[in-house]
Amino acid sequence: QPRRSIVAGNWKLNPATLTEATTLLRLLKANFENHRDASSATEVVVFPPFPFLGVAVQELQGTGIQVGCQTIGTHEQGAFTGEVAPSMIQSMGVTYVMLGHSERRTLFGESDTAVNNKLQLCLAQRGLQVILCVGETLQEYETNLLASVVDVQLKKALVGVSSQDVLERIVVAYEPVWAIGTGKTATPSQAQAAHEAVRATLTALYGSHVAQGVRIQYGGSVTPDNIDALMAQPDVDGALVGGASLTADSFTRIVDGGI
Ligand code: G2H
Repeated sequence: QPRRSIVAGNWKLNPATLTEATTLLRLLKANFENHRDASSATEVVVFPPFPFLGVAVQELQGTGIQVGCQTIGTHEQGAFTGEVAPSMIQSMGVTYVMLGHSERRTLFGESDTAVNNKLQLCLAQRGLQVILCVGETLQEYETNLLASVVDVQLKKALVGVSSQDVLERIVVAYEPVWAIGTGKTATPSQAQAAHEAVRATLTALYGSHVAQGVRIQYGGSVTPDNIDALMAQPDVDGALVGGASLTADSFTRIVDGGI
């Protein structure tokens, strides 16, 4: 069975205001209403900052575009000032949570154990799916550690996760840290080799049936110009797009498959 492709837009800490966010959402809505329907071959998700999730769910109704959040807290309820729980965002109509993005890991000290805890919490909430990000640094890439770094990140993140959940509710995003926001994209063959390494770890953990069914996105300076060559790789099942998702037309072109 072919894997349905999935393109996600990671807005990160952008844009600055609710007005700008609403404008971007309305432009996306116009693009998607004009030339596609909800049963489109590609699954599409946008990940705005927390304060814009509600308006995103409202504005994108009927477009087929889903809404996700970029991280989540570590508890479901109680005296945890400043935290956000999976049940809260799920009750707003959010369907995806991104976990383990390299910016969370490096800038905010998010450990593999924390990623695993958050993943368990999200899976306990019916209706939520997860994009689980993994990837190596430049130094690790140059010293041939890509496969082992990604292997450890996946194994630690997936402790206690059932094969059914992995198959049905988890998308893996491979993002080489050296390609994030730098304008340096992995070549299609570098991406393919990394995605094969991800699938090899999934095979070791869950067997080949599950591993063949899991979708693996590439992330790191994806643009309308490089999307086609990346998507042509057999193990590249989609893209996690940062900078280029902040312009409705470039994000739409990426979903459509380049230029
Ligand atoms: C990688 C990616 C999206 P960008 O972080 O997550 O960002 O496309 O800007 O490199």
